Amino acid sequence: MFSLLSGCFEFLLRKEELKVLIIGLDRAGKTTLLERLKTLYTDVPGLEADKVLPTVGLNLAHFEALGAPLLCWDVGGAAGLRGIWSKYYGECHALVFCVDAADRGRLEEAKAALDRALGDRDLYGAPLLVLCNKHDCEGAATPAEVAEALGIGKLADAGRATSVQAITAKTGEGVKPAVQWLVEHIKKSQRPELIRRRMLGA
Ligand SMILES: Nc1nc2c(ncn2[C@@H]2O[C@H](COP(=O)(O)OP(=O)(O)O)[C@@H](O)[C@H]2O)c(=O)[nH]1
Ligand SMILES: [Mg+2]
Repeated sequence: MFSLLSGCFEFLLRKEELKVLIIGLDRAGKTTLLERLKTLYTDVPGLEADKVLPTVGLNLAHFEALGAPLLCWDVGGAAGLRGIWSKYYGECHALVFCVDAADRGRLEEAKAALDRALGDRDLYGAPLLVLCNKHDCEGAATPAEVAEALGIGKLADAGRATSVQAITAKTGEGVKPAVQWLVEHIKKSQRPELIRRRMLGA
C-alpha cells in the first residue's frame, strides 16, 4: 500500500519531459547534433562526428537542461523516410529543423520539406527552431540567408514562436543557446497544455 501511494506521489511530482523532434534533410547533421547534446548534457559522451552513421530509424537523447528534462527524437531525413516524421508531430513540444547551411543547393528542397511539415495541424502552436548547421564551413549561409530561403518571416508573422540560429554540431558551438531558446519557448507556449489535454482525450 505504502509503495503504491509513494509511487502515485512520485508520479504527481515528476516533471513533465519536454519532447523535441529534430527533422531536416538527410546529411543536415541531425544525428551529429543529437550526439553532441549527449556529450554536452550527460555523463555519457555521444559519438564523435566521424563515427555517426546514416539514420534509418530513430535515435533518442534524454537529458536535463535548465532544470527541465528533455527528450530529443532524431528521425531519418532521406526522402523515402520523411513520411515517418508526422508520427511524432502530435506528441512533440517543439520542432527543430536542421539545415546544412553549407549546401545552398538544397535549400529549396529543405523549404519544401519544412512547408510540408508545418502544414500538418498536429504541429499547431509548436515553437520552431531552425538550426543552420555546419557554420564552421567556409561560405556557409548565414541565419538571415537561411531564413529568407525558407520563408521564415511569414511564420513569425502568423504567430508561431520561431528562431533561426547558427550552430556547428561537430564542435557544439551555438548548441547551448539553441537549447536555452527551446526550453524557454516551450514553457511559454500553449503546447504542453495542448498535449496534456489531447492525452486526456479532452
Ligand atoms: N563541417 C561540419 N560537418 C558536419 C557538422 N555536423 C555534421 N557534419 C557532417 O555531415 C554529415 C552528415 O551528418 P549526420 O549527422 O549523419 O546528418 P543527418 O543525416 O542529418 O543525421 C557527416 O559527415 C557529419 O560529419 C558540422 O557542424 N560541421
Ligand atoms: Mg541521421
